[in-house]
Amino acid sequence: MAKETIKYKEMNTLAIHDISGVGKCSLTVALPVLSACGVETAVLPTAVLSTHTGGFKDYVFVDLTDEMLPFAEHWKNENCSFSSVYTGFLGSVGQIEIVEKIIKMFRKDGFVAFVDPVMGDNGKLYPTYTDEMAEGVSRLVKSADIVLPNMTEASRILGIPYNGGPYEEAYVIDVLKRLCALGPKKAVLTGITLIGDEGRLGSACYDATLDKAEFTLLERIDGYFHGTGDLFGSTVTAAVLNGMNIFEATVIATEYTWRSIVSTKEHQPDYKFGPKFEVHLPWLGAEMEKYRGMD
Ligand code: PXL
Repeated sequence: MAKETIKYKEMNTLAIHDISGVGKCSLTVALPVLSACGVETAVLPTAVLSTHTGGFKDYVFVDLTDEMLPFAEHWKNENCSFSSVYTGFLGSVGQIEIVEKIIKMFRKDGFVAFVDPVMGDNGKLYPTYTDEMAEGVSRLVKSADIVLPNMTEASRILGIPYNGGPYEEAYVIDVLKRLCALGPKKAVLTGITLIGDEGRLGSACYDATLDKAEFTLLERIDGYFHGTGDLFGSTVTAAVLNGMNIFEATVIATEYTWRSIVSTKEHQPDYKFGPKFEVHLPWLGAEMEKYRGMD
């Protein structure tokens, strides 16, 4: 297995997501996962919320749009350097242009922009996402090297009707190729079930530089598990920064997400509080360590 371009000691990222105090998702998932995988992580919160917006009532939402560029400019003045950014939930329409600027500001040789175009699930936008924001997020995908949507987000980005699956393999590959045609060299889709294989669920990825697609499908566990998209995206990011190719990264992220869902189903009666991912972090960290040790 050949390692890709980023060297271990240069491996760091700037994670741009909200921080929700309760209901694990975005930064409360990304930071522990990336750190456990050996990735040094700086955080740029897009908003601070009392809880995430899916299933809790009357959440408190503090928008940090006006602070984001001054934070990034401060880091630039301090000569901070990032080998990647990993973006997710955004707090306002104005943040899209700001994130585009930040990607440009820190882009350098070997830099990777991971964009999770967070905006909805199950065919619907999240409560704080307007149509204008969804359009902006679709534009942001053009700045990505690796894009990580679910099917709801992919349909919005491509302007095609939402199809909840199960899917023909060819349909999924077509969606992945169309996402890459917008700019990213690699695309990963979550929430994939294929016709005739309804007992399994997982992800699909495509590398446009190799014109190659692969599916990773594991035993389906019924239920809607909040925060698992962020868990998956954080793990793909961590795995690629550890030198895995996108296929290897997708396999490990699918397996880690699946293990966490199994534990959530067993130990978390209310799924809106987020995935029980912590117990599996030592396994994930050890897998990354093993990988880094191979040449
Ligand atoms: O997991 C996506 C996400 C992230 N952040 C916030 C959310 C959601 C989805 O509901 O509400 C605040």
